[in-house]
Amino acid sequence: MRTQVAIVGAGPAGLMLGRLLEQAGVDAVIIERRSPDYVLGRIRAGVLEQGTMDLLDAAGVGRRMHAEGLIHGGIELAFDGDRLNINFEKLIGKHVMVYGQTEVTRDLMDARRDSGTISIYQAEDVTIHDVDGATPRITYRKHGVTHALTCDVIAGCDGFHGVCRASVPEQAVTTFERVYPFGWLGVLVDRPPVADELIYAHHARGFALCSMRSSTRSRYYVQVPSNERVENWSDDRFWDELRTRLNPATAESLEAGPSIEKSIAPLRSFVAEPLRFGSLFLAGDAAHIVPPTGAKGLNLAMSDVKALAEALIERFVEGSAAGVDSYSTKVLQRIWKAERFSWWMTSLLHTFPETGRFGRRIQRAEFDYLAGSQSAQGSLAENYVGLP
Ligand code: RFL
Ligand code: PHB
Repeated sequence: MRTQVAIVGAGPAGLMLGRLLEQAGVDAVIIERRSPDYVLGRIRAGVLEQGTMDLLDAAGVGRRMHAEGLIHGGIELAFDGDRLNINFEKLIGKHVMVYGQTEVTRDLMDARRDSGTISIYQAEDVTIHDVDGATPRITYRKHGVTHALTCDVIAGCDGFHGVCRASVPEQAVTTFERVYPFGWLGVLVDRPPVADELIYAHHARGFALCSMRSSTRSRYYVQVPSNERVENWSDDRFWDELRTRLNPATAESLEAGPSIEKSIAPLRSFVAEPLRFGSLFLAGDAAHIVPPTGAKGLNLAMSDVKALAEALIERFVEGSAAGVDSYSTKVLQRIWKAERFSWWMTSLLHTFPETGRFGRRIQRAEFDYLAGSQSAQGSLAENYVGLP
């Protein structure tokens, strides 16, 4: 088989890239290691920036998001029970959309299926070849048979643990990484959200987040040590711990229920540079990871593939290499700003083993500064809703 762009990974990055290329008449095949149901079963992001909403609209897959998503004009921060509303609408006249990554993925999958473009799921031993040479290609195994896909370009949209970045010789890539000594234990529950807005709470026992998927489904997280095991957390233990970390009025109105999903996600900041190696281009979590505190991962993945699609369309439709040549430099600027914001939100709101009494006072001072400064709140708002 032959295609212009071979996309590795059918997460939101790979699917969106495939959709944008298809709209422009550029041929692309997606190769994914897992099954469609497995991909849809991963519960991840919940917050979309305006740029992501616009991209879903441009890709012709925004209808359900507008019908079912929840527009949020702000968030609440809490520090040891004290509450602070950050009103995006008032501060900068913008908002975000609460609409699950699962739903974004489903909408993109449906559009791809309807258009009849090729996606290969449950591909084993996906291997990339000759990205530095004249015949880039991908081999994979399916039902015991090995197949080859030749192409002009490979798009590595295969997440942090994917094969694409791992195939680049070590000396060709520089990585920047910070692994946090904690993760987020998340619970999904069919109960109405505890508040209209998301609550990001700092507590001496650790961070907590109250989020949602709809008016009847909530998503909650608590910070846990990175070696924690999900088996150690009964639903009762989770709800007790969450209530302890919220202010008493919020804890009182929290509606607990049986979890429908429970998992632990490690927290990490990571960037690989550059994002292009010959005919291989990295995008999304394959290129960078942010801790989820700033709700940036999915949004960054979307802005990467928007830029990559534009560059590839320029190359295949207009015959100019300018876009592909500048892709890495261009997207890294935005990536590092999102890395900074996500690291800052994480530092403000989590309890670190090494924080100590001095560190806690600094975190408190940061919260008090935010509470008293419209410019500080404006800066938070501007980053949270997404930089241009
Ligand atoms: P994905 O979603 O990991 O998809 C990569 C796909 O590649 C496949 N794959 C392979 N396919 C073929 N061959 C191989 N060798 C392969 N190896 C892997 C995988 O099976 C998978 O289908 O990456 P992508 O598309 O770059 O998307 C990135 C986002 O998923 C991620 O950044 C966000 O989920 C991060 N994130 C959040 N982002 C936001 O913008 N807002 C949020 O509110 C938000 N909350 C979160 C989050 C991530 C979380 N976790 C679990 C890490 C909350 C959490 C808890
Ligand atoms: C979520 O709803 O899963 C979510 C929301 C906001 C974040 C991270 C995760 O910052």
